[in-house]
Amino acid sequence: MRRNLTIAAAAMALALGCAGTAFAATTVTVKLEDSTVDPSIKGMPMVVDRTSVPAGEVDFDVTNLSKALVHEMLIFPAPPAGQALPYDDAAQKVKEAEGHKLEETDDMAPGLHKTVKITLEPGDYLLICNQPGHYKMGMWSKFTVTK
Ligand SMILES: [Cu+2]
Repeated sequence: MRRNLTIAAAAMALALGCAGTAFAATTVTVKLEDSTVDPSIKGMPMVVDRTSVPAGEVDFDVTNLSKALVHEMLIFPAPPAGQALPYDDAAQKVKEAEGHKLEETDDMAPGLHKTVKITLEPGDYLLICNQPGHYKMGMWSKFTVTK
């Protein structure tokens, strides 16, 4: 009896493993932080648990850890080498349409968690927060998708 259960469990694990290899998305954990999370935090870090994933479906698990500020995460193709994302100095924001924004969480209240699912081709990307001023305060990360 016990042996049969073990075999069944092994078969199930094998089945799940195969499905996982073929279809599973890669999960990327993103934490949006500022000095309200911890006074020792300088600027506004976007903390990403991995900055490179294989091409295909990617689930960005985004949490706004701030105690006070709205943050968000937007995905842009990286601009060509030597160029910056188009920026609106008056609004202190990246121009989302001109920068060819691919996806976003929308505004996230303090403490909120959201998952953004997107299929990405190989290439270089930028993850940014586009609340006014946050991009220039360092709330962004490079991100690479490999073949
Ligand atoms: Cu922000």
